[in-house]
Amino acid sequence: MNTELPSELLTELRKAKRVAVLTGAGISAESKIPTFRDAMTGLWASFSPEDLATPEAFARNPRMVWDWYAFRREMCAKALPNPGHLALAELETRFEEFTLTTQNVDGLHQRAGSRRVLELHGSITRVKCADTGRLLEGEIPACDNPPPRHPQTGGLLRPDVVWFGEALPERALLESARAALSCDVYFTIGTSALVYPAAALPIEALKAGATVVEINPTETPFSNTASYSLRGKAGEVLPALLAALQG
Ligand code: BJW
Repeated sequence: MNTELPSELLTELRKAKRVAVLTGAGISAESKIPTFRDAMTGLWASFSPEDLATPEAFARNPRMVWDWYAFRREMCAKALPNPGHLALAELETRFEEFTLTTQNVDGLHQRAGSRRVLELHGSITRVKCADTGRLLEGEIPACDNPPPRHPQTGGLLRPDVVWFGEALPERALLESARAALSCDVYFTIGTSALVYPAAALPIEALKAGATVVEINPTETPFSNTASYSLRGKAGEVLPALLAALQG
């Protein structure tokens, strides 16, 4: 890894009692799950968010939206957690309080062993009734003419993810905000810092006095505001950080 870890940051982390983390699609990039906004490889380079990630898109063409998420669900199921996810699961055990908030819907933090994960944008592993929001219990059905209907409510099934214009899950957002306002060190990892309200969390942490660390190979609108902006891949920087703390 070329990115140098500032010794002042390591000192602060050794003293820290409360650590909070926000992750985005970049942390799963090394698990071969495409990000959204990377120019060549991001999902939004080939697909339009207006056609696929809004309630209006689902109302217009539920079959297309269902198929797109079914394709991505399979990709996520085949993917494996990478050293970045694993390092975060290990870091969770090292601080008195550790809050991991993710914008990702892929379930890889949980599969890496993170015990408490706040999912701000839902999970692709679950589906719910589009009318009532009631979750489907059991396996997601495959069918010839998607989307299938919820067996109890009769409404069309849709992924349990948060689309543009939809409210985020209240408890996950409240707990994420509480952690941002009360932590000693806040990490924002692998996110373009463009989508709100998630993008406001590191800003709130900084205002409340936390040291805020960005980990991203590319500059973001938040880079100049962060206390430390570490230019590197999550799967390299996080294991190096963990090793430095152990050493
Ligand atoms: C690496 C790496 C490596 C690469 N290591 N890094 C305030 C201002 C302006 C607009 C708004 C605002 N408040 C709300 C809005 C509107 C909107 C919004 O933010 N729009 C902006 C885009 C302009 N927000 C909403 O609509 C939200 N809802 C809301 O606010 O509701 C209000 C409400 C209240 C009450 C009632 C009703 C409504 C909802 C947002 C939902 C976002 N949904 C999506 C899709 C989820 C489902 C799915 O997966 O399909 O969430 S969009 C997409 O963007 C997805 C992501 O979670 C989210 C963030 O993307 P992320 O993770 O940052 O990915 P990328 O691709 O952008 O960035 C990846 C980064 O990784 C890059 O920087 C790379 O460099 C880096 N990287 N390799 C580390 N190896």
